[in-house]
Amino acid sequence: MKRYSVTELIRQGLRGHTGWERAWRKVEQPKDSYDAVIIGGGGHGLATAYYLAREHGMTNIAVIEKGWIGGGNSGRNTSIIRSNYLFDESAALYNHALNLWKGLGKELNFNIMMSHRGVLNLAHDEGEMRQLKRRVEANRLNGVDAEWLDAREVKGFCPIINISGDVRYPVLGGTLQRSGGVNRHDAVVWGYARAASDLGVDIIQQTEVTNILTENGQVTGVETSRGTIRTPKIASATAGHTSTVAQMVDVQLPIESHPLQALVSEPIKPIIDCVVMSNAVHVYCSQSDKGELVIGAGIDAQLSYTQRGNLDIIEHQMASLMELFPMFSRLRMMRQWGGIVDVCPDASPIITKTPVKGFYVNGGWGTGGWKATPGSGHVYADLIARDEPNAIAAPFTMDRFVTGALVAEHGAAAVAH
Ligand code: FAD
Ligand code: PYC
Repeated sequence: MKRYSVTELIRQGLRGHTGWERAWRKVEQPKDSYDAVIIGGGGHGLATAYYLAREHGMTNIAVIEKGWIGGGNSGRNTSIIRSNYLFDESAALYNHALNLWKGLGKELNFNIMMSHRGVLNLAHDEGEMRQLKRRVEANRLNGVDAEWLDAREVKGFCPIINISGDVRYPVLGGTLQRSGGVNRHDAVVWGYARAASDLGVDIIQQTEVTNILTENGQVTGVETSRGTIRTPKIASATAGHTSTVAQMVDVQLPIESHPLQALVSEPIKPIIDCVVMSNAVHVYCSQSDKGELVIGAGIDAQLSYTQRGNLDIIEHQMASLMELFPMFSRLRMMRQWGGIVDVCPDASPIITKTPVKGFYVNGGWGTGGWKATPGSGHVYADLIARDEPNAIAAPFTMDRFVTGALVAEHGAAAVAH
């Protein structure tokens, strides 16, 4: 990776940005074979490649992406990061990720704009209050910095929230994780891509994996839109397409794919310096560094592989936003988009080897996988290299759908689904 001096930076700017070195190597022609192939160039796939190379010395690997890296959910999410899940297993996984986020910008030498600005999860009825208070207690036992705030304390932390009782869903209180926050998704993807490429990983874009080849129950390669590549290890990190990729080797997963959408407002001066989420009313909000309000919604209940949003969801999302923040009523919305999220029955991810030797799956993160990106990549790399899940990943294998040891995190998913 080239490091630019200040003079070179100024020169580049004056030259019209024409002479920058590529951040990651362009692979003109994939090799005939690799020691491992990762399908999917989102944050999870790229992080996996980076940790495989850095921690396990596996550098002869390729990440194969059918579009452009970060063009899936990684580039479409609202980048909220927190670890306040209910169960010990999840707390271990998401805390692992949160700890890695803290040093990631420095490690990758890439400004990922990590902002630990605090995440509020609101409660609107007695049942939700009880459930969230219970979660705060569980979180604290697991070392998560969770706090319960009553409605007045919520208002103290985020003064623009409407806590009047004169709405359909009054704010009764909420949880706060101060170490939660947001970052810049593209920067994370590019940072991992550059670091992985520097370690020798081939990042192959505009190339779709169309089939997985096996012999005697062991993977032997992938067929792609640019030809066949031989490999003994294939790791899927394909989010909304997890189940379709697994079907290539007849592995059935209990995953459903749904659209999830978000939108941004016109840019305004800084007005909200934390993240506010409300599962019950299906809206959440933060402000980007550009000044736009980043506003999310609940999932579309229809199963679909269409990467787009729908108007009826926006209507509901805006009605909820108006109740929570009446002062946004004159704000104009600028653009909206959608991604495809892969939802598991227990709202927890699958990180697993499979009955097909050499075929691994990392998916089912549903509406909440961004926050896990570094932790997910780290434990997945370990699984692929050693062919055994480590202690953090072990509760998330696909065996749990047979044994019944589910990790039911619907309450902590924080985005209605
Ligand atoms: P992706 O980034 O989707 O990468 C998968 C890649 O696989 C894609 O680029 C795709 O093109 C590629 N692919 C698929 N099939 C093939 C194939 N056959 N061959 C080659 N390539 C293939 N999570 C949070 O924690 N916080 C949030 O605030 C948050 N907000 C969200 C908001 C929205 C609107 C959406 C849609 C999701 C949100 N999420 C959030 C969820 C989060 O984005 C995902 O869980 C996470 O980004 C998944 O990362 P990934 O790398 O696994 O998937
Ligand atoms: O899991 O915290 C989350 C989340 C926020 C927005 C989408 N998912």
